[in-house]
Amino acid sequence: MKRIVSIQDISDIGKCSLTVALPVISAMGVECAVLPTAVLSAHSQFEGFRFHDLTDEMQPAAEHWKELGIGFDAIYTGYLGSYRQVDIVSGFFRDFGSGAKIIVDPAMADNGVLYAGFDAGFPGKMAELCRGADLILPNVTEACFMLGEEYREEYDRAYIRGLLQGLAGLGAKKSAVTGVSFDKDKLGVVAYDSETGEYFSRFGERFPAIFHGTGDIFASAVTGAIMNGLSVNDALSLAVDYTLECIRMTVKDPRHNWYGVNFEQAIPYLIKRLSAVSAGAAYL
Ligand code: PXL
Repeated sequence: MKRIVSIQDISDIGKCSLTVALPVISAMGVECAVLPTAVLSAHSQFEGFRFHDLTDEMQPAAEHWKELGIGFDAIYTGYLGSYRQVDIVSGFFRDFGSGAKIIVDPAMADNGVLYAGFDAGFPGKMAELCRGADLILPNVTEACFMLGEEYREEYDRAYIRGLLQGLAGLGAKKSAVTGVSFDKDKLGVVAYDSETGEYFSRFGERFPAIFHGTGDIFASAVTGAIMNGLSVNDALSLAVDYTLECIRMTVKDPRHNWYGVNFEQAIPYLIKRLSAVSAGAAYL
């Protein structure tokens, strides 16, 4: 059985970061160890959220794991609360990264704005972490901010390809920009492999609303799928389809909340699709 470690916060209320990574990756048959970076009373889109920093607990845990000889098949990082945490995670990649796939979701911004609590220099710091990654999963805003590019609401294929070239320049082997839309009815991901020079994209139905936590759902599903032996492109496709199914479930639920999507109700869909692809079905 594969074991990964996910490094990000735990938001008590909010259906994001570790409260998504744990159930999604576990449901995909992969052990999900955690290195929590902070505990928040609720995610940072909530007014008045409380933030308890866990930076000082990270290194002692990593040292203990070294003593135990624990290793990981993948390291998946998400929201990191400070510059110092980025340095600690870079050190973690050095200590635990050999033989592990490194997947970085630079979760820090969306819809053209940084999450509460980050200053304008933080994306540049997060970009340092991308250097050592096998796969990075920024949304359009995060990609722009890390590259110092102008954020646009409307763009064409050349703009997204330009972002992907810039991300490759940061040093990541593969980059996938999420939340891309070239057409008002379609939403998905465009990826670039810096080793082969190939692009890949996957789109699905676009719903006319903003949903929180979908980046974390997407990144967790990608990580779980790669650990199940799917190619990166198949993993991206599965994650797009699952994320859109989560949104579909949310829209169908008249009592859905504003702060997250009904990802739990779409887990059977995820597992069904994963089983079919793992059994050798071509990904359509
Ligand atoms: O889903 C991204 C995310 C993760 N962690 C925290 C957040 C957010 C988005 O707002 O606030 C704490």
